[in-house]
Amino acid sequence: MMLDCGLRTLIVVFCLVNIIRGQTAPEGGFLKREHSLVKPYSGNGMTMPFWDFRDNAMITNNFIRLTSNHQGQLGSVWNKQPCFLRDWETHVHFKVHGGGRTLAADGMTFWYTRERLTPGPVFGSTDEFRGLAIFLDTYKNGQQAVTFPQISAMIGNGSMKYDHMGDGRLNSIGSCLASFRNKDYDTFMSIRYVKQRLTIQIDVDNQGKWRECMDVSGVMLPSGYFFGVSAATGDLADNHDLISIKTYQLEIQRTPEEEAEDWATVLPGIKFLKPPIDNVDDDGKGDYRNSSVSGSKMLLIIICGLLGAGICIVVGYVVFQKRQEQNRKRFY
Ligand SMILES: *[C@@H]1O[C@H](CO)[C@@H](O)[C@H](O)[C@H]1NC(C)=O
Ligand SMILES: [Ca+2]
Repeated sequence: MMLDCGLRTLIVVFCLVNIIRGQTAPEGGFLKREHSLVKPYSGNGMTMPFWDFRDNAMITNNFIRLTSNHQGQLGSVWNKQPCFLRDWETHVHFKVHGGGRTLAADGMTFWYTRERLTPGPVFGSTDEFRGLAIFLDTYKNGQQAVTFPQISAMIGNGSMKYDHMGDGRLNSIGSCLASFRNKDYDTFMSIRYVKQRLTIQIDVDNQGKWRECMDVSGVMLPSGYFFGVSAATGDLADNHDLISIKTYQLEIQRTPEEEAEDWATVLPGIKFLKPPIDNVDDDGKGDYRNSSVSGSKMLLIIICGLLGAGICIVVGYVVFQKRQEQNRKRFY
């Protein structure tokens, strides 16, 4: 009896944890369909309601393959509508895999830029862009002693060039190591932009919770730019599969001063310039932020535990009563 109930409680807790496992909506987040890319991608034919794609990108039922495992490919998907959300969080679900055990290239990039559908040399998209780029770089071009794959971010102002030979180090505003290639499980990245603060978190270790990649303040991005994801291969290759993009509008409290800030037309840039920071080898002692996801999960586990215990006590009591009754009946 106790074992059965305990087992049942465990199953209930396990199921609930699994439901919220992976990437749920952020607290107070509201999914914006027009900035999201989810299955089924195309209703009829090969068009998507909110997204364009080009070059080698192709739509399948289960993913959008930006490049396949062949040399010299590039592909991209771009949101048709500019984003006018002031505070947002976007979750990118992707998979990078190929024949090369350790050697692959070049990687993919998440964009929030003025430019869209403009192919070029930066992971399949144009250089001298305006806005945010988050590079998921699988090939180390530079000489620095860091591990790859690496995620790094850059804010372009229209005249800065991506530093290819240094893997973006020159204009990097932050980076982290992220081993996301050839995994059996799915990989995720979260990009949060609130009050000029850019927070990038990843889940590439099948943890079901976010791990901080970088957290940078003073990031100036205007509204009205476009979300996009592009990828490219070189002499080495990989399949770069995009599975979903989910963009959430966030409700954020502001002071009147913050409310009055001009955010719609600011020039893209960064307020506090710091020297480039190299990522450090991740030995599992990374800075695990207690995100709202794991917080709510913890709460659910506690509630489930209490509920389970409550059910156990009630069921146990009822069964006990029944037994007593039967015993009494047998007695008479
Ligand atoms: C962009 O930033 C670079 C480097 O900080 C600077 O030299 C350049 O003048 C800026 N360009 C624009 C258009 O603001
Ligand atoms: Ca590189």
